[in-house]
Amino acid sequence: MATKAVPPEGFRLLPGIFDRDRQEALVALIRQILEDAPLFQPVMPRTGKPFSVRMSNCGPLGWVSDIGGYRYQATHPVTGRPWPAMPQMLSELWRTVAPESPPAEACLINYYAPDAKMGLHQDRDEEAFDAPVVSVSLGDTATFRVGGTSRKGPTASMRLASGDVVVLGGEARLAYHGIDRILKGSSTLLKNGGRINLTLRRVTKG
Ligand code: MD3
Ligand code: FE
Repeated sequence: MATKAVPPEGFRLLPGIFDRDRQEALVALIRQILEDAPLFQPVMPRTGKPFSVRMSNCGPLGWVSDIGGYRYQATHPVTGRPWPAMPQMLSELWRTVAPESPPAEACLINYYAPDAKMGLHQDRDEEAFDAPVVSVSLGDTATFRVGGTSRKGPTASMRLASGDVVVLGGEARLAYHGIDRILKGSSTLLKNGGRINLTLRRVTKG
């Protein structure tokens, strides 16, 4: 019997899609967003255990996690303000890599200090999974793990470097994935080091 492919069908890595100038422009836009919508410390539902990754969002909806659960909401959990607008560079990226999908509604901004990681999980808080998830990596390289649509089973490990984009469509949309570690000092993009990952998503049924 044939084993399912890892990474699954629909996983598309576009290495170095953003050159250094565009990475710097994107970081400047993100810093501006974070002045209005500061990074917050999400905690796990039920246990209240803090994530090692800090987060913010831009776009009409943002992903949050607190003691009550995971959800999308229109306002920042600490300031109560609406999320800042999604930069045009990101909506353009979405139009280019997901031309069939309605506009992205959420851009989750994950900040990884050099010791941060993210456990293996699926992204399933959206109302529909027809649109892909689109990820942009900035700063230090991460070692990333992707498996299949069941928690057990083989995984593949790969690196995400600054300027890389990943498109997760098809079968890969519901693949288990996580960040094992950040390769400290591997990039000079962020003056204090670490890694920013942006994930663009359609949340509501388009
Ligand atoms: C989506 N972020 O925010 S992005 C997340 O680097 C998240 O911060 C990671 O997982 C990060 O939910 C990974 C790249 C990625 C890779 C595989 C996926 C996103 C994926 C597979 C399915 C859905
Ligand atoms: Fe994820």
